Amino acid sequence: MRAQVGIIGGGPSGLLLAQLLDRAGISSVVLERRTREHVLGRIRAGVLEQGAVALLREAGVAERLDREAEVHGGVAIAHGDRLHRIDLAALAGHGVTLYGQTEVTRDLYDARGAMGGAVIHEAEDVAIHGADTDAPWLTWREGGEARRLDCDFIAGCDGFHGVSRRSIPAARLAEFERVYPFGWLGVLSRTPPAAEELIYARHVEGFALCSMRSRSLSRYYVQVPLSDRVADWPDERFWEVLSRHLPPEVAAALVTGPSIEKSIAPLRSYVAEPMRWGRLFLAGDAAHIVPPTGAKGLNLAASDIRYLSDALIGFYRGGDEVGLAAYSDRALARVWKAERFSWWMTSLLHRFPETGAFGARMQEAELDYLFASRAAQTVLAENYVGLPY
Ligand code: RFL
Ligand code: PHB
Repeated sequence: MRAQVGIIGGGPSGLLLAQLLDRAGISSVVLERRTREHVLGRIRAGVLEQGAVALLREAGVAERLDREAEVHGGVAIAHGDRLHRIDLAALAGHGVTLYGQTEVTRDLYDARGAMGGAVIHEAEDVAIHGADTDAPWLTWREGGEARRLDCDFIAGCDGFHGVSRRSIPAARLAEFERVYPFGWLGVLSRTPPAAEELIYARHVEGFALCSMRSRSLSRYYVQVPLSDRVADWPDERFWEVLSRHLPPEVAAALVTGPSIEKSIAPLRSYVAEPMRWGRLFLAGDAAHIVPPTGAKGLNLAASDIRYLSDALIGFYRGGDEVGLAAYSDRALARVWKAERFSWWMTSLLHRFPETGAFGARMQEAELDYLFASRAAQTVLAENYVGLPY
């Protein structure tokens, strides 16, 4: 089999790249390890920056998003009993779009199907060969059969645990990492959201987040120790802890109900540099992870794909390798700023048992400052809605 670009991973990064390339007349094949149902069953991101929405429109996959998604002009930060709204639209010029990653992925799969694009599911043991040559190829097993794809370039879009980054010789990769001593327990419930907009809450006992997927579907998170398991958190316990972490007026408006999904995710900051080895290009979670507090993971995947698709299209249109040569530096410049913001939001709002009373006072002083300073709120707003591409 032959295609111009071999794409490993059928998450949002890989599918969006395939879609943009296809519209520019560039052939690709997507190799995904899991089933389509598994990929669509993962409940993850919910907040899209304007740049990500613009890219989805350009890719021709935003029709349902434009019909169904809500734009939020603000976001609230809660501290103990106080609730402070950050006016994103006034401070940063526009808000954010609430549209689940599951929906983005579904729209991308539908578009790939409509264009006859090849997405191979349950591709096992994907391996990269000759990435440091001009003629790389991929091998995998499909239903027990050995398969091979010859291509010009490989896009490693296979997430943090994928094979792409691990295929780069250790001596060619610098890794930067911070692992946080807690995780997020997330619950999806068929209940109306507790508030009109998102609420990020700092409470002495730990962080909580009120988010949503629609007017009848809510998504909530609470900070949990890494040792906790989902089985430790029956619904009653979750609702009780969540309401304790919220200001009284929000807790009073909270509508509880049975959870329809419940999972624990550890928090991590991670960057691999550079995002290229020969003809292998890393994009999205394959190259970097942010803690979800800033809502940046999916948005960084989108900006990587913006740079990578532009670079590949430039190459195929006129043999121009400038974009390919600049890809890693351009992507990383944006990645590091989102890493900084996500680390800052995480540091501000979570309980860090090991930083003690001094650390807690620092957080309180910073929140006091944020609530009182338009300049500080502008910094938050500018980063939250997304820095320009
Ligand atoms: P993905 O989505 O992990 O997709 C990678 C795909 O590659 C496949 N794969 C392989 N395929 C073939 N061979 C292999 N060896 C393979 N290994 C893996 C996997 O099955 C998968 O389908 O990476 P991608 O496409 O780069 O997309 C990144 C985003 O998924 C991620 O950054 C976000 O979900 C992060 N995130 C959030 N981002 C936001 O922008 N806003 C948010 O509000 C937000 N909230 C979140 C989040 C992530 C969370 N978790 C669970 C990590 C909330 C949570 C709780
Ligand atoms: C979500 O809705 O899942 C969500 C929203 C904002 C975040 C993280 C997750 O920062």
